[in-house]
Amino acid sequence: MLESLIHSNSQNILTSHSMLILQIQTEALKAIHDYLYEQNLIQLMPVMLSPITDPLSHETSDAKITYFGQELQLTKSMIFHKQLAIASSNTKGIYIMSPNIRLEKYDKRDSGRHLIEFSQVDIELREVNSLKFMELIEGLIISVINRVKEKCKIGLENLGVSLRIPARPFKIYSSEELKKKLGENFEKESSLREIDPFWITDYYREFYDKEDPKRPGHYLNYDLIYPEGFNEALSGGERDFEYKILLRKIKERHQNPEIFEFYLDEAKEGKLVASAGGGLGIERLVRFLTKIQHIRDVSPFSKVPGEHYQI
Ligand code: ASN
Repeated sequence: MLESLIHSNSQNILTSHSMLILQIQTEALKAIHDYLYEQNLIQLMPVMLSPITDPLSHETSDAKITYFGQELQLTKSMIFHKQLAIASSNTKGIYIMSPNIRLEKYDKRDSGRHLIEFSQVDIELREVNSLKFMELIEGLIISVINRVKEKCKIGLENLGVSLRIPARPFKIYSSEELKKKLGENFEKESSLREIDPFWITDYYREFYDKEDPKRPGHYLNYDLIYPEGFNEALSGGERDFEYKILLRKIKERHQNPEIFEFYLDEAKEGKLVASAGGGLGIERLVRFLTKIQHIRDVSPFSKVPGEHYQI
């Protein structure tokens, strides 16, 4: 059993065991920055407060503050900021090491992969399709694994972990075919069966993920899934950016278009552009690299849904 990272003696918050994990995380983060820099992506600093944030496709409680009479939300994801930033320049792509707050419901407590406070590397590429984005992410994952294997030999050995370099291209399944074959729990089941990371495409979810114009009711989005039961690594998609389509999809999801007024005004004026992107969870990546069962054991000060926190 892994010991908890937090000890009552505050001088011992970082144990030698947790230092091994944090060294792996440090190499992984360096590999991510190096890779995205080599790909000519531009790094933005995180936005943590905004009148709007990701509505998400599952229910969470909002985390809000009031400042000078204005209600601001803590960021669930920077999806709208990414779309606006990518549209207003001719950069190839952007990324953010983005801290997110998602006040998850109690049912996520035992998932082993949810925290209410986490970070994702949130990426958006201008005027590309899903395949181009997937290519970038496959290169990113392989470059992280290579780096960790090379630089963290002793750490991996101590944790009893051996890492495979995945074969490219990663496999792609549609959610429809997996559901038929494996039932409602298809993500978990398929994750348990595979030995390398793979993609699942075509989910009904947030209004900003692009609906396939050739196949209405199907979506040009994707999740990257880790093998061995480690489950979701990244979620993302191509984006809808035309005002009428966005408005229709907001209404279909029973959301209030007034909330998204600034963003929709930009769309109305034709200022948004086609893009594709996604967010890769950092703690989940480290969990996969270290093969730690519960995400609470990946970082000190981790906050699992539905618990009370001491610090
Ligand atoms: N970052 C994701 C995306 O780009 C959104 C999310 O985190 N839900 O699609």
